[in-house]
Amino acid sequence: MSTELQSAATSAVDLPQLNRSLRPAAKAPIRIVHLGLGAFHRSHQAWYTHQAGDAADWGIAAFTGRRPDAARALAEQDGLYTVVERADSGDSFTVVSSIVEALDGADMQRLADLVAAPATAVVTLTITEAAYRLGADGQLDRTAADVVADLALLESGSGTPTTPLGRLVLALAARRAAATGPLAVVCCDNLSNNGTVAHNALVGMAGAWDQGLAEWINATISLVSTSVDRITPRTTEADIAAVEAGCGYRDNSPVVAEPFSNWVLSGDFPAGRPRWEDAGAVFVDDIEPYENRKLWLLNGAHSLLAYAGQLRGHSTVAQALADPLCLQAIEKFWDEAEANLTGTDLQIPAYRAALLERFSNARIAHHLAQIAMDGSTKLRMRAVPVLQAERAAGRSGVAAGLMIAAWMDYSAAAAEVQDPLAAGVAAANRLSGAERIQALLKLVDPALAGDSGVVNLIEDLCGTFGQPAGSR
Ligand code: CS2
Repeated sequence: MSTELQSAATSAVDLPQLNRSLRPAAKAPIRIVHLGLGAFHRSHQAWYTHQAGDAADWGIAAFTGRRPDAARALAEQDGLYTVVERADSGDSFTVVSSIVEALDGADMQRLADLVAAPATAVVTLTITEAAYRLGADGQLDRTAADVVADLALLESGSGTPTTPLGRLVLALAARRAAATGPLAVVCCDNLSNNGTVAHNALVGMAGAWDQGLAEWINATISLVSTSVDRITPRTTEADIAAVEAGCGYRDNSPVVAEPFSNWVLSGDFPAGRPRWEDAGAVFVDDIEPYENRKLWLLNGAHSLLAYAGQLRGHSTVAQALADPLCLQAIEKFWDEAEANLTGTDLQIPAYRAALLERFSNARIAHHLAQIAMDGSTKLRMRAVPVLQAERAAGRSGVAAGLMIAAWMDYSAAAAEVQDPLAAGVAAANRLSGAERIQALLKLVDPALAGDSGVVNLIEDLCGTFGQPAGSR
């Protein structure tokens, strides 16, 4: 923390507000546009940009998704916010100044203007896995209700799309019209091959509206794949109080994250990029092994803990990890995943050991309910590839199957399931026995649903973690 900020410390009754008077340097020019302004963007990409040696040249204009609230709160602080790095041993605070404009995602005009601006070189995305509206075939699901609505709106030429994909397609059309040239779109959502997924989604959406735009995107926009990592729970009132006590100012939008962070990127930046490597980002040619390591070992274990842990009555990752039944399930899943992770230098034993330490950081209250959301999409990246690989190798895939079974039990027990396929999940849960398993599996991966061996395996595994009384 700078001495300037330290000297801002004053009595708890009359704290100064974090605002432009505390901005450490002049605002950087906007060269990055971000979609999905939330806690993770602020603890990760914005944090890397803030730490880059050339940060003074790279300002971010960040747009929210569904609600404008996060942009409003941040705009009141001139885009400034505190990153609280929460270690077992205590907190450390950094004021991040890379976000120079925080905007409502529905401000389509500003988005189009900024994406079309010649200075803009990079568009980053944290729009959630589910927002890519991937069908089980890996392509854009053109039948999804919000996709249909946005396509009709694009066709009509008036109104603001509601999906981030629809908004980005419209903004890219503005860049094409302005002839301001290529840029990089960097996907920072937890999907395997996320650059390709984003490419398919964008081209799919654009192509259903204007084939010429789809071809232009194909030829001009570089889709960069990344593996992103930093555990970032939702901010709470207690976090705001911790910043007041630690820094002596009021910050209504701090973000708490673990000290660990990781960013692996692969792809071209035709219009340049910040020197993120100064903050530890790594650029590689082949990202797949890193993606799989992170998606299977970290995110896979997270999903397993989210479903098994809640069925066992736990609320946070650290609590679930302390339950021997949950711990045993993730160790077994990791063994299966590890058998299918290829790639040199992945250092799996050290990675697993570090994960156990990160998950057990009890000062980070990472809620299982937050991780449990959007299960049908997440399991496709986290459980299905391991299950398929194990079965292809002639083994049962029982530990990956257990993650899917735990999701099924959780989906029947939970008061409300937040999922892009929530209606299908509810309908499937009205069935019973193998029919129910099959219907739920179909939402995750239709091929698996047609494999009676897998259906039987998962049916046998259901109930492993128990179910709250009266849940069915
Ligand atoms: C989590 C991730 O909510 C989830 O699905 O698994 O957000 C996880 O915390 C991050 O990927 C960690 O980098």
